Amino acid sequence: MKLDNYINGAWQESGGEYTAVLNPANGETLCEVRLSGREDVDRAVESAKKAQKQWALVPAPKRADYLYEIGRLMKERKEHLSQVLTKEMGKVIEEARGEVQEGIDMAYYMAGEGRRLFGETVPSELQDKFAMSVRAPIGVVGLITPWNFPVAIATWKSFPAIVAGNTFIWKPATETPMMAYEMAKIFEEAGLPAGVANIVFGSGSDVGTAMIEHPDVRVISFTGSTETGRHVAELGGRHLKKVSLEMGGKNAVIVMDDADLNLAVEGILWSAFGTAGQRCTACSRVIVHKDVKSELEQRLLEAMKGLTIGDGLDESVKVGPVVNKKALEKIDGYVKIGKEEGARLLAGGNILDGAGYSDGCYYEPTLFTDVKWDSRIAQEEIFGPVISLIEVGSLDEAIEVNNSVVYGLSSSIFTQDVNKVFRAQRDLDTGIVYVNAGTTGAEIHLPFGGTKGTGNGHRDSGVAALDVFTEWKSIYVDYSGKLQRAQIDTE
Ligand code: UN1
Repeated sequence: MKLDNYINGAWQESGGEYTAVLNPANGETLCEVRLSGREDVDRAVESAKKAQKQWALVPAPKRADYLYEIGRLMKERKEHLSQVLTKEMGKVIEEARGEVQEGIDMAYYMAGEGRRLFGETVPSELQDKFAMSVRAPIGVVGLITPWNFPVAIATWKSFPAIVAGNTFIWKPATETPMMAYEMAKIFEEAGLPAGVANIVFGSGSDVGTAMIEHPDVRVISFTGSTETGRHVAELGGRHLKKVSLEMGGKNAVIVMDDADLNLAVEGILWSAFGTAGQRCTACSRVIVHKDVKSELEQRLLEAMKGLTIGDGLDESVKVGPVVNKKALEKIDGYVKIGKEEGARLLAGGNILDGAGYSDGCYYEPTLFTDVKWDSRIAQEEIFGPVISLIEVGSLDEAIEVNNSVVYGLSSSIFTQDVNKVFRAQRDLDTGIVYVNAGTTGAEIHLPFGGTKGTGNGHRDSGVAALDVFTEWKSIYVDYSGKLQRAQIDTE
């Protein structure tokens, strides 16, 4: 199968060379996808710009109707989409179903926004004058999405964009174009007018750069690594673009001495090894109170024995492959660094290459303990199934260690003490805080994003996503029949 760009409601014959997309579970070629260039972006923007004029005039509740239909089609096709997702990206099928569900939820949630899109009416300081502010569409927006959540993250961005009256160009990750292809088919079947949704496949340096530099692309919403995000921000800044960034994380679970340890173990395992640790919300540090440290280590080790590793299509598998060989090497490189730094390896630490594994990209779930809070494995994002256990003596110290990293996406605390809960939720410097749950599992109707090196103040999903894709427009209607000067004629 060959995947072409979807522009102006049609599959394009043009575009650059094709490149192969591999299944990380077994190395098989799944399809080929275009590596497009600047001309393709130009064509997509032209189509989106033309469509946007009409689209902005469609009443928001009517725009929302398309989202209801998109949600319905996604629901009807949930199993198929989940299977494609697992093949293409590796996450286990149960999690793939969860991700598709996240997209369906987002469709219905944002469709509801079509009947809200609340603005504000406020009193004017002058008599016989009416004041209000409304959310206006911005125009053509550019969406750059990662491979680890190829559907959900795309819906977090594209659905608020279109309900608010924008049209978009979407550049999916080159590793996961099939989900974008499936979504394009759904957009088409839902009857979305041509040019509202455009997909251009290709690399960040070619397609991404062309999108950011294009004068008619007014917003760039990016999710990916901090390194690439910094580049997007710099280039976007030069072109005065509104740039929304969601980047890395180095999320921690704090386990206090009064925690329910069984629950903590479950929460840690799910959030550290789910998606093979390749979530920006993944738990990669466990900050544990010294009094329960050895008990927690033992229980984690015991529980990790039950983690079956393999092809995510097998329902019994708990940990799938990582996305590609490059990711395997990066993870392995960090494990070597951890050993050099003097951390104690309790479990895992190897690339799996025996029978059934050698053609795929499998890394053993790995547990380090006695990790120094300021060592590289405790500070840098690994994006793989590796946990670092760090010992602390108090809640204050736990919070300090949690906040010591450059990132600020998600954090969690296991405790039974309500005072500690409220202290922690106030002082943990992350955009998301969980109490008695792991660091993953954000719900789509709450804002998603983080502080410090994780983001630049914007949020995906939740009603906050509308702030990225709308411009506030303040409107004054003077019905006094005379010139009333604000600030002057108010005496
Ligand atoms: C991501 O890892 O980039 O909260 C997104 C979660 C998911 C989304 C993760 N709902 O883990």
